[in-house]
Parts: sequence; structure tokens; C-alpha cells
Amino acid sequence: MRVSRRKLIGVAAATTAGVAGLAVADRLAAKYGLQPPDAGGIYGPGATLTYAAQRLLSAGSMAREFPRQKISRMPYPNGKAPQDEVFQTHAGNGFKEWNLEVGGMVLRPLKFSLADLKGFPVSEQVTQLACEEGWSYIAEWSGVALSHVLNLAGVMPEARYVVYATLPMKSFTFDSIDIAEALHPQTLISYGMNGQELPIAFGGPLRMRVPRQLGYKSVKYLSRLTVTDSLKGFGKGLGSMDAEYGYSWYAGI
Ligand SMILES: Nc1nc2c(c(=O)[nH]1)N[C@H]1C(S)=C(S)[C@@H](COP(=O)(O)O)O[C@H]1N2
Ligand SMILES: [Mo]
Repeated sequence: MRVSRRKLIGVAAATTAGVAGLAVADRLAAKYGLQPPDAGGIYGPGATLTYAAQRLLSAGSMAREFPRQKISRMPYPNGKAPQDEVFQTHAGNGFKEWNLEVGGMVLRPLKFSLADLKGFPVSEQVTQLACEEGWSYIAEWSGVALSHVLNLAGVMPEARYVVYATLPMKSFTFDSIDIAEALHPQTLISYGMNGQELPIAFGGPLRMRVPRQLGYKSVKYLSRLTVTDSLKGFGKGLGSMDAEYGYSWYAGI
């Protein structure tokens, strides 16, 4: 989106005006479509403040990339591999039947195998995964830019978010990002880590990597993308299971 300098200054001024400015920021943000979907709760105005300020002032900024010597020797996988039978069957089969489905507000709903995804231009990044609980690690991720896949499917102009979910299973989870984050060159559908296939513990065969936001936005065991203009129909309406647990929908770092 384009925001004139005048409007930008308006929101920036509101965001530095303290608590009294929150309401103003909220109104301006609503006017320019900069309200995150969790804007309604008690933390709502604060969430809007962060999201609107980040989006207006640094929409194109890059997550820090590190030299390879900085790759963590002992990266920490948070959580166990899914025990669900459906997942174990895929794993036993070398994930040959694993697909990524792309649907919703796209011109061409598509379905990709892992081989399809690996055939696209490869993106690599050495970035940090930072968990909201305070720990982090640095790794090299390889994969295909989410924007590449979205462009193949053709995102409709009304689209505002991309919702992404694991395989349907007991440990199902989902989250979402706005179109600006989805088209950002560092937002990756990742199938490789530190020069190897992405290990199951780290989300293999496929995970989302959103290096400009906290770890919980980097959903593991990815199998579906849905492009949408509203998050209302997804779960409890926040478009994010993490937000349902009380974490901020926008988790910019
Ligand atoms: N499917 C799935 N994806 C997930 C999670 C999860 O529990 N299930 N945890 C998230 C959280 S809170 C963090 S911090 C990162 C951890 O990534 P790691 O396992 O590579 O350390 O994965 C995220 N993706
Ligand atoms: Mo996390």
C-alpha cells in the first residue's frame, strides 16, 4: 500500500504521544487498514500501535542475516515430532505423498509435492529463530520464497492475509501473516536446514520461516496455505492458534 508522507507523520506522531495517542493511532490505523486482527482485546490498542508503527516505518526492512560461522552448533528443537499416525505414515514413506496445497483467494488453486517445491529457485538465509520464551538459535534455512508460490497461484487484489496450517492431525496448528510479510523476500517455505533435509524435529518436511517475527509464526509440518481477505473464518477469528493462546498476532522483532 502507499501511504503519503503526511499520513505517515500523522501516525508516527500519534505513536510517540503515549497512552493518550493510542486511541488516535487506533483510529488512524483503522482508517488505513493497519489494525491487526487482535486489535479488540485489552492489549488491543498496544497491538495496533506496534503493528501500525512497524508497518508504516519499516515495512521493507530485512531480518538480520549472519555469516555461516555463527550457525548454532546445538539448535534447540522446541517440541516433539508429531506422534499422530497420519504423520508417522508420511514419515515412514519418506514424505513422498506430502503436499502443499494453495487455495482461497487465488486465481489458480495449486498443489505441490516436495519435489515440485525443490524444483523452484532456491532461497537461502542464515537467520535467527527467536522464541517468545527467550531462547534462540541461528541456522541456515533453504527453501522457496513464499512469494514465488503465491505468484504461481495468482493472489487476488482483495487479498490481505495468508493463513498457513500443518497437516490436519491432533497437533494441528495454524497462523497467518499479512500480504506484505508474505511477499517479503525473506519469508520462506523451508525444506532444508544447515545443508541437510529439514529434520522432523525442526518441522520437516516443510515449515514456514518468517524471520522478521517470533518463532511461533514459523509453523512446522506445513501442508496448506489459504489466501484470504479476512481472518474471521479461521479458528476463533484471529487467524492464529498462537493468538488464541494469548500471544500477539503480529510478532515483529
Ligand atoms: N507445528 C508446530 N509448529 C511450531 C510449533 C509447534 O508447537 N507446532 N512451535 C512454534 C514455536 S513456539 C517456536 S519458538 C518454533 C520453534 O522452532 P524449532 O523447533 O525449530 O526450535 O516453532 C514454532 N512452530
Ligand atoms: Mo516459541
